[in-house]
Amino acid sequence: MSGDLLQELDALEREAERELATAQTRAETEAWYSRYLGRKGALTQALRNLGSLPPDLRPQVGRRANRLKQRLEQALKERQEAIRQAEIQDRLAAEKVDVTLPGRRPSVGRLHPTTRTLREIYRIFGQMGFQIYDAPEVETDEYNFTLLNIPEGHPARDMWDTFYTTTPGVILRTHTSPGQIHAMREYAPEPIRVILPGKCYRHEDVTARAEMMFYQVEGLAVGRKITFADLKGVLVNFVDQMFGQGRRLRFRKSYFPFTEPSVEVDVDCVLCAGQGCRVCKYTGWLEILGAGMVNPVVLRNGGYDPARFSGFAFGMGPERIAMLRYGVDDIRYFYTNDVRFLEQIG
Ligand code: FA5
Repeated sequence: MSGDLLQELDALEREAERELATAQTRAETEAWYSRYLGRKGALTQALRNLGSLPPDLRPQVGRRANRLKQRLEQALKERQEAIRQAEIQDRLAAEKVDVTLPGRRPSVGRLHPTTRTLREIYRIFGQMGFQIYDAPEVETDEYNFTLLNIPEGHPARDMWDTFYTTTPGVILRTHTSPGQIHAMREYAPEPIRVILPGKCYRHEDVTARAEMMFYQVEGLAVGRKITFADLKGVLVNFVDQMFGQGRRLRFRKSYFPFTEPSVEVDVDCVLCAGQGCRVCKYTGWLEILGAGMVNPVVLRNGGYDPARFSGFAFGMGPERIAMLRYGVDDIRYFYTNDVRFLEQIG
């Protein structure tokens, strides 16, 4: 009887060990535990028969059974540890980082073409002794029009379609020219030489050449004996430096209420080499600025005596200049926030 039980325990040990060796997961080891060591497990069942043995044999078989139980529990622990280690190894292999791979290149930002063009404009006019003067973007009707010799009801107001605010008389400036009045009133009767950069707003039909929001750089020089030749010299020097020597410049007579005489200045279109394209409206020329001698009415509004002072002024569009410099054929690219546009202009 005892021999049977001992044999049975031997067989059970061999079988349990063989099975445990094939367990690959924690769940399989747990199933193995209930099969052999659990409440209804094979070893537990075998030990139930211990009571039916003659009393003198019980200790020997009991010891054997206890040792077996300890051995199996120990084997289970080892197997579970081995599985845990294998899992860790698998995870490490799966999550392996190849430190020899090339790194990801961080994308480097760059300045917007308008900003770069503006800075170049500041540099060129800085060399000619012009200072930057900051004037407001939100203006009054009086500064944007009236003080610039465009009284209410004057047909010239039709030249600029305006964004109004909910406050009567307060508008978004349609050009940087109202800054002329601010600068003159601050410095009169001293001579001045300033540029006034900033954003302007017009209710325009947006096209390849015209945006609703765009920059202008205004220039203003007031002093004694300033003539149209000074204006021309300054602009020729500017264009030479901005586009390189040899660009052709064209002065066309024009009309602005705040200058007299007035001109519009074109450079030959670098996109089509003067052949005619969509950007230059098939004329071969691209208008970059309006200019003229400051109207005496405006000088007086700024605090200068027109009998003793004269001046010139101009207003240019830096996006139009950037289009020429970088070969951009549509102004809408500037502010639609498509990063591919910025990446192309290196
Ligand atoms: C004016 O705004 C005048 N204040 C310029 C001026 C200043 C004349 C001082 C005389 C003395 P005009 O509307 O033509 O003029 O605009 C001047 C320049 O701004 C244009 O030559 C062009 O380069 C740019 N510009 C005008 N409208 C737009 C627009 N919708 N989108 C982009 N650029 C524009």
